[in-house]
Amino acid sequence: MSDLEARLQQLETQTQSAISQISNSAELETTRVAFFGKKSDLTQILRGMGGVPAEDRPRIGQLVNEVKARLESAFDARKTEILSAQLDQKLAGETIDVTLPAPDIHFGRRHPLTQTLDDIVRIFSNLGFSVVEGPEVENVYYNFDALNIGPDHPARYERDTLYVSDDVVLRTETSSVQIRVLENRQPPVKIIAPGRVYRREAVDRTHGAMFQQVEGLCVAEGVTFGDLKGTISTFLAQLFEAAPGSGGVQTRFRPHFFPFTEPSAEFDVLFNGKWLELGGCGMVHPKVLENVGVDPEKYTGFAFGFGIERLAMIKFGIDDLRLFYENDLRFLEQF
Ligand code: 2U9
Repeated sequence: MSDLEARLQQLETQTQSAISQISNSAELETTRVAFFGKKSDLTQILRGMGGVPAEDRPRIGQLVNEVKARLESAFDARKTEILSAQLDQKLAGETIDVTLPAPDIHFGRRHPLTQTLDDIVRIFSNLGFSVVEGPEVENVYYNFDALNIGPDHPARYERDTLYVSDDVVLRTETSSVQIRVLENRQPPVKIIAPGRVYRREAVDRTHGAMFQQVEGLCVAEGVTFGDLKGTISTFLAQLFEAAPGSGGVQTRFRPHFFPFTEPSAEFDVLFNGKWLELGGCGMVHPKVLENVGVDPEKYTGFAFGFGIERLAMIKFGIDDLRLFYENDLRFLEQF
């Protein structure tokens, strides 16, 4: 065996052992450079082949090529091992434990009163009503006088009304908004006025010192009490989602008195076998039309009003309206 053959044998053993000890990708690279790079013994030997005596050259050349091929395949095998171990480790670190509890996701939602008001606005819009708004702090004239609520009417007693000053109040109903519209516009007028109203009231399950109301007004030539009943009945059937042809939601009208309407009525809905009072209505009093400069000989109108909390309580089956204003998520997240 020539010196060169001995050197090759030693180099192979040494390189095989170095390859088997590679444990990460950085070592893969240093080992590759050391044993296969330009300055490595193996490359030196290959380069020195020209100096090998001609009769030895085929034998030694073949040996060098065989050693080189064995070492390269050993290196490649080790490289594959290292890379796949690395991938396994990475994947193991990324494992998702599907048995862990999911994060608590809170979806936002509309407040039940907002949902109810949105329904109300949608239904009345489809019936041709537009939405108007106005001030919550109101002149006594718009809140009372214009509505035919004279100075001696019980609703003006201080126990019912929150006064800001002698002639300014927190509005007790949204009728004042509609008075303002009629002052500025000749009929036909078809509007609803939703908003907060205030009363000097002891708070309990069914009463608040502040609550929300929707009032409606339709003034034109030839408007009748029949139009009023049709409008209210259609609205209630749609709000309580009676299927067409199901016989509908039952409503009834009872005679009543309001200073601003004549004749007047209260309307009820049959719910779970009980008649529930929902609101009031009537034909706009001729004096009210006169107050805003609308000719009561030419025009007639109907008006109605109801509380949004009360509708929402019935719609969602809630027995205490204070819940709407406590902002307890355990309550609000149910809607
Ligand atoms: C104008 C003329 C008349 C609005 C009306 C009622 C009857 C009524 C209450 C029901 C329960 C308010 O929420 S509640 O307390 N409202 O009963 N409201 S007629 O009448 C008007 C409005 C505007 C110009």
